[in-house]
Amino acid sequence: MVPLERTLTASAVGERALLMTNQAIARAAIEAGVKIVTGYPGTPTSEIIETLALVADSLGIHVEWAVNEKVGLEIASTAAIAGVRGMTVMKHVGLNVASDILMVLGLSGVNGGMVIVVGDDPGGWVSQNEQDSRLFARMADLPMFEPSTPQEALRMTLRAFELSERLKLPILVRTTLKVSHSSGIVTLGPIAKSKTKGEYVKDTSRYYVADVVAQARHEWQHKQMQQARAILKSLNLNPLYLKKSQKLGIVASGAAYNYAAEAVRNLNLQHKVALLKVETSHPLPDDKMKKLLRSTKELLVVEETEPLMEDHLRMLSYELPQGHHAIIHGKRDGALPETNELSYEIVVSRFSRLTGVRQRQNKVESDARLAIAEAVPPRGWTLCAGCPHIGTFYALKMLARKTTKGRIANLGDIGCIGLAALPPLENVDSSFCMGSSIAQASGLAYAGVDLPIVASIGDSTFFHSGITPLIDAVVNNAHVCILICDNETTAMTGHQPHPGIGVSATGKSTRKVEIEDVVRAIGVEHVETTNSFDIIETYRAIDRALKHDGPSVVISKGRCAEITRREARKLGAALLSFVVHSEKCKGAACMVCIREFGCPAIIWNGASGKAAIEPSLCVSCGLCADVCVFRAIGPGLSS
Ligand SMILES: Cc1ncc(C[n+]2csc(CCOP(=O)(O)OP(=O)(O)O)c2C)c(N)n1
Repeated sequence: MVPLERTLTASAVGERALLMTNQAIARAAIEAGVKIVTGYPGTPTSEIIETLALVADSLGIHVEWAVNEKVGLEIASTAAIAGVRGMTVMKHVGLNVASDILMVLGLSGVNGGMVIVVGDDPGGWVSQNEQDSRLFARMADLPMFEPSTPQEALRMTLRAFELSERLKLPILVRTTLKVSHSSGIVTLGPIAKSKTKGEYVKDTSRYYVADVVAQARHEWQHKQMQQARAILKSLNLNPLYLKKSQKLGIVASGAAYNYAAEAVRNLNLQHKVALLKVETSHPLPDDKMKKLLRSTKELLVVEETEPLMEDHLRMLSYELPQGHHAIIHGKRDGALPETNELSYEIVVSRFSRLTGVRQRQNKVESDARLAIAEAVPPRGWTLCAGCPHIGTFYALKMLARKTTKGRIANLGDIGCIGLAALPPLENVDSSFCMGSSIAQASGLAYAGVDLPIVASIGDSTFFHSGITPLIDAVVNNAHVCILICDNETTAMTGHQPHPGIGVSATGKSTRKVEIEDVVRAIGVEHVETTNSFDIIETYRAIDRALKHDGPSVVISKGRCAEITRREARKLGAALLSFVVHSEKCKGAACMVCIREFGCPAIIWNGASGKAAIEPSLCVSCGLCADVCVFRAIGPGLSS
């Protein structure tokens, strides 16, 4: 197999490669001669930065994990203002964080090509919600492309760079979970040489965006968007497959287009159904949409997640003579579900219902699905075996039981700590959005809630958006304990480095920002760092912190178990396993290690009626030994 690094840097035009959409976007950025790429981790787009980091040094590209999405967009877009090509990458909720600068960039514009890649998560499988980024493109009034395949992702990202430079506007590329992670054959193009040295030209009539400048620039942006409409019309985008006889039509985009096209094939309706594949989510192809509205009797709109195209089509139909346009079906009339991710199965069954054509069953495919479902055991969400958060939240749980009301209000945050909300720890009360826990804890304190109040936040999240609410808590003397769970990585999204690690996106050693230094510099008077793998030490530290009158910080530090596993694998070293000494285990009479603590490496041995430890999962963190009051768990050989 050709190494990915070679595929990414290969300049042989026409060469074909198997790439994931995220890798195809990375290749497109390389072909476009990008100079600066930033991003913040988040499914489904993280692999774009990880891919570019592999070749950043050899190609002279600045690739970084920014501290958050807003900073990422500010860096890359200002590099583009200086004339070099920039790209930033984030997941959909990241665009909320970056939206402040996004809303202004359309007014200032850029000079070098600037592409913003945003990955949506219909269904919110790996996110706090399923919001639709196409609405941001509309609100910011910036062009947005939406590919359905890796090849299209490459083509459209390249186009986005070119169009951005032509219009002097940043361009968005939207993917969704299914598209981002699908792989396909991609034909590589030439690697362009673009500007490598930025120039800064002072121009307050453009870059001092406020008041009359903002008014004038808003007019300018509207003109640019008119031009965008004309340019996009002239490009071979938004293919419309329409024959005169076709009275039924489908409008679809992204992954939803793939489901719709497959459904048409399954129902054998290729000759009867017109198809409009929307590739520009903003501005939408009005002329083609109107043409389809005029020539068909019924239209089904298949899109994720909001009925954006559907509503637009409805609006366009008002511009057509009454009775001379198709009836529109979609989410509004219940033809398709209004929420959650679509799938081929949903689309084909709803389309079959709408047309009255029976679905053909593909036996080979359904048998294969069944076989996979049987082979893969169902798995729930859980913290990993040996996770330091298990120690931290077990300590907090024990402490909560000792408080007057037997409860601690623990406002949680985004990341692995959220998994401590699940049984058996059940010790994190909430999870909203990145960095929210600290200000939410302050909110409870100012509301006079008569409970000990904790905000639990991960290390990457603390840097992302935990610092400003901590300043607020200090200034307003909020009586809250901030528990920073420092597992030395951004674990949930795949172990990307953050400012507290001392390693860059490309693996180089960098200046490390110590969380404890930051916290002290902000003015927190009570600060303690504890070992997450020492339950008693962590318990006592949180107890002391909660007694402090004012904001306090406990940094519970313990390396992510997955890193320990990975390093052992790299070294070829076997990890020792803890064992249960069954003669000391009280079995069903106790079960604290299973019912209260819940490390997934601890299993129940039905035959012996005792707990046991699965050696392939254990990383010897030793937490369970502290939990067992009968001293039945320890390192060494099983008896
Ligand atoms: C605004 C925003 N950006 C990115 C994400 C994706 N995300 C989910 S969890 C997470 C990592 C949290 O890392 P950390 O705080 O270190 O906690 P850990 O998972 O390591 O315990 C990220 C980046 C998100 N949910 N919201």
